[in-house]
Amino acid sequence: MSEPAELYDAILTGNAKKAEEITKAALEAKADPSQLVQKYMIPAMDEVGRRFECNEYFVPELLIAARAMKTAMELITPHLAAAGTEPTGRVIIGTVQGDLHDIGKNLVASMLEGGGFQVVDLGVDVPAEKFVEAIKEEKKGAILGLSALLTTTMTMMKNVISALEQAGVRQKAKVMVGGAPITQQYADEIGADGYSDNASGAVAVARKLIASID
Ligand code: B12
Repeated sequence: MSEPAELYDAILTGNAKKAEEITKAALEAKADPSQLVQKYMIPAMDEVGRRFECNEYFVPELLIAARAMKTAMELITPHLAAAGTEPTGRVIIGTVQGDLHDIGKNLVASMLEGGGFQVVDLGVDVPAEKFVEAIKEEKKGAILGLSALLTTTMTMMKNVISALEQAGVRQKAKVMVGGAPITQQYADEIGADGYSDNASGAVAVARKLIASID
């Protein structure tokens, strides 16, 4: 019988089948889904990043680790979503143009759903205009969640905010930003309305922002 702690190794070594087995068993044994994410899965991806940085891992290892993470997340996400709660508000989320990283964004989306938000996920490599169109379609205002994992793509966040301004819909969107290279200072610099460096913090920020939408 696999222990939940083995999920860390399954993701680190990119063993999707094992990650699936352990996650299924842990959920059946009523393990806390958010604990599985916080205690084993995110630390495993952090270690993958560390190994990549010191040339112990290369892109293929990143890909198979990401696949194992995704497999486990797909099983966990339905358990994070709170059943039967009134929607707290709407969040449109996506990874900015040029950036294909979506594990953190997906995690934030799942936690927001778990926190009662309706989430519209625009996916990865999303051009600024697509975010603007999505905001235009909102009857009332909404939160816009932008994710970026690369120092070369984080500048796109500023472009999205400028595009919202140019389209005259900046006041309809509360912009929340995040991703490994993003800091509170950067969020302030580009005029974002909120920032968090983790998924549960993102829910707290979203709750605050939604209260300020009129
Ligand atoms: C997995 C991974 C990949 C996978 C992505 C698979 C996928 N489907 O996402 C693949 C293999 C595709 C990949 C590709 C590349 N990658 Co990569 N990748 C990673 C890695 C190892 C982990 C990222 C991850 O999933 N972390 C786990 C999640 C849970 O954490 P997170 O994303 O940070 O999200 C959390 C918070 O940031 C926050 N958050 C995230 N989004 C949002 C949004 C909002 C609104 C809020 C509030 C919060 C929030 O909450 C999340 C949950 O806690 C990182 C290393 C690292 N430590 O970050 C490198 C890393 C990001 N990659 C890097 C690089 C260089 C690349 C490539 C350029 C490599 C190459 N030579 O091809 C390509 C770029 C492709 C592209 N155009 O996007 C560098 C970036 C360096 C830099 N300074 O820009 C990193 C940092 C690795 C390194 N140390 O060098 N990568």
